[in-house]
Amino acid sequence: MGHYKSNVRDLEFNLFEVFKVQNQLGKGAFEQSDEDTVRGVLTELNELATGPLAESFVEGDRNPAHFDPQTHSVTLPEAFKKSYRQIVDGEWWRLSLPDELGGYGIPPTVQWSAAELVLGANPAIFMYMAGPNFATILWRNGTEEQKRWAQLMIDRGWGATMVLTEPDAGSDVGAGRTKAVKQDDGSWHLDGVKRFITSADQDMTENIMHLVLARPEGPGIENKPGTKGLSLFLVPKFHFDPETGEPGERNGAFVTNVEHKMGLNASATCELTFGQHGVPAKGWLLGEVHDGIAQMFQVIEYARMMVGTKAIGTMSTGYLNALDYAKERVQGADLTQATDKTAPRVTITHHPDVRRILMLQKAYVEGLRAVYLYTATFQDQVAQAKAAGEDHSTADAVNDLLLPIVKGVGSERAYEMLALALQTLGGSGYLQDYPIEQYIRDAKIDSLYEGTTAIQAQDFFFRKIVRNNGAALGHVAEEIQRSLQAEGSDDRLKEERALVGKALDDAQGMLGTMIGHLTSAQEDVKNVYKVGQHAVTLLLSMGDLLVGWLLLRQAEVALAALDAGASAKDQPFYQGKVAAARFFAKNVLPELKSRRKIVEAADNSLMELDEAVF
Ligand code: ST9
Ligand code: FAD
Repeated sequence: MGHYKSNVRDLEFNLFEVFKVQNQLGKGAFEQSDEDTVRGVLTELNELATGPLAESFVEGDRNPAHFDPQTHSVTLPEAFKKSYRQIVDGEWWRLSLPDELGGYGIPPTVQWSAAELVLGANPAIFMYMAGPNFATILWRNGTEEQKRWAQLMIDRGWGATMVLTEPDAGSDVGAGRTKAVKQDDGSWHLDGVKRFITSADQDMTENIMHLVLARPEGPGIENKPGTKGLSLFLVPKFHFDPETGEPGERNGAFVTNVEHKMGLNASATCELTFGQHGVPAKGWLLGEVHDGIAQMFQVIEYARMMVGTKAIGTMSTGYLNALDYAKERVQGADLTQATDKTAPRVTITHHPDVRRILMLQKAYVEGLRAVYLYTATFQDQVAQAKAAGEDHSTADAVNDLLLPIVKGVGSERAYEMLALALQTLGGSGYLQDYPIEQYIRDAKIDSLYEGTTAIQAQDFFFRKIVRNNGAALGHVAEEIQRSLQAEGSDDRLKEERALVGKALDDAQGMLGTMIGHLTSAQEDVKNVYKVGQHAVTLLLSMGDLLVGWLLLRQAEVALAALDAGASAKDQPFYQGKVAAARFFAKNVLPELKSRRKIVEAADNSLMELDEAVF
């Protein structure tokens, strides 16, 4: 038995019973797929994920990506490469491709469900599969010739990277100094050092296409500061025949170090040096336009959704491993018989505190899975509207609004809940005999890369709410409000509905206060610090609100299914849905009230402290 415990039942519950994705299948953008196709995809991929993909998860950790500084090359353990080969040979990467590039016309909701299975089983494998997906960026933005390269990347199974970060430019991407100097033949020579680049070398693909942000230099090129002065360059590891893709001479982009990390050790995190080893690092401007940061954000949006889904997938297998352990582990007597030293010993699921931490994990796992899938329903809407030539601005904006919640809240809660998963196993959880300590190490990165939680929180407040005049948030709030007031709602969930209603009010109150701080910053600019101090609290609170609301929606569906006479096998599943919604509404949502009070009482004393005080 591998480490990975998936939850296909819950994925299918979300897809077919809550979000009703079947109503979209066979139509428009998803004309090619039907319910059987979708169930088939999940069943087959689940077998692959729980078997061959999960098999090399531990090996990749204990025997990390190996760097040879002489040849600037990275090699991966054989077992890991075998897993990678299986998913690549099965052409599963096609799931995320558009039809015109050989995709299957599968809705994003289903694509992300499939992604969870791979990310939960062995996340580094998913990341090495970036080539075909990143080829879509060339396809969308490239010249005719670059579109051909996109097809080569797919047909020949190349790897790909996203290259932004430099030693002095992490969150502040605009501080990047790597430059690109225009050449007479239309190409560019890159010069600089990037760090922390995922998959910048490996021994599984014949070529790698680096998507690099650099500062262009040349006659007639305006020198703009910050991110707006960055352009996106395509820099292959090997030059290639533009017709056949056959790799030729080595280009001058060399891996010069691989980091030793806390976790995710199978995923090579590389220093990538351009043009400093006697070979020019030749690149080509994407689409022949200087629009690098906007183009790179097309990659980043996908990657942020991926990181959130990865965190949530890991949290899920962490919980399910903890649950299995708790059902078997016998320790102590039932609390009601604690004074009786001869009382029978019970499994730890009998102890109230173990139940508390198990149910908290279950609620966040299932609630956050629903959050990423709810987000993906807006991606489904965008795809359908595009296919029909209709306006998709609202769906786009709501998707944008929800991405920092999926990424920021998903990663923060996953790390917290994985600590509780470990706690459930007691001292055994600390051992490498169980996968949870690796899950924790592997998942910690999720709150860091693709924009730290602080960056997600600022993106959420300033860009996704304020700059959007609250339109997208208003859309979601209205949907919550409408569902709380819907006629014919189940009376058995009256109390939970009231608690979600209060949480909505508290989250909106918190936001209103912060908008007030921002407005008052026009008089006293320092008031913007009050927003900065509480942006993460707002993000986490909005995440809790969505979790509480979606669990409630699930509970309504579950009660109806139970009333309709669910099978004996399904009954505990549905009862669990109701229990999770109740628990979360009563034990977590009331916390929003005190968080609101904290935000309302915000002052700047923290900011006035001298650095020496810390
Ligand atoms: C990284 C990679 O960490 C981690 C690993 C990735 C591995 C990927 C693997 C993928 C695998 C795929 C496989 C598929 C297989 C499928 C199989 C299926 C089974 N939204 O606010 P301003 C743009 S990479 C959109 O002034 P500053 C926008 O153009 C490193 N666009 O920012 C804007 O202009 P305008 C990640 C946005 O103050 C312009 O930026 N690093 C957004 O100049 C300027 O905006 C980071 O993420 C947005 N949300 O710069 C850096 N925001 O306003 C984090 C901005 O005119 N830092 N734009 O529209 C930040 O995000 C900063 O806030 C900053 C600030 C850099 C944007
Ligand atoms: P810093 O930006 O120095 O941040 C340090 C701390 O300060 C954080 O807590 C942060 O939240 C806070 N902070 C910084 N600025 C602000 C602000 N304005 N407001 C509030 N708080 C702030 N990059 C790539 O380009 N490509 C990759 O493939 C890639 N893969 C990676 C893989 C791994 C394993 C790692 C560790 C990193 C990877 N990165 C990659 C880089 C990653 O995206 C950055 O590490 C991340 O964006 C944070 O930058 P930093 O590490 O420089 O931290």
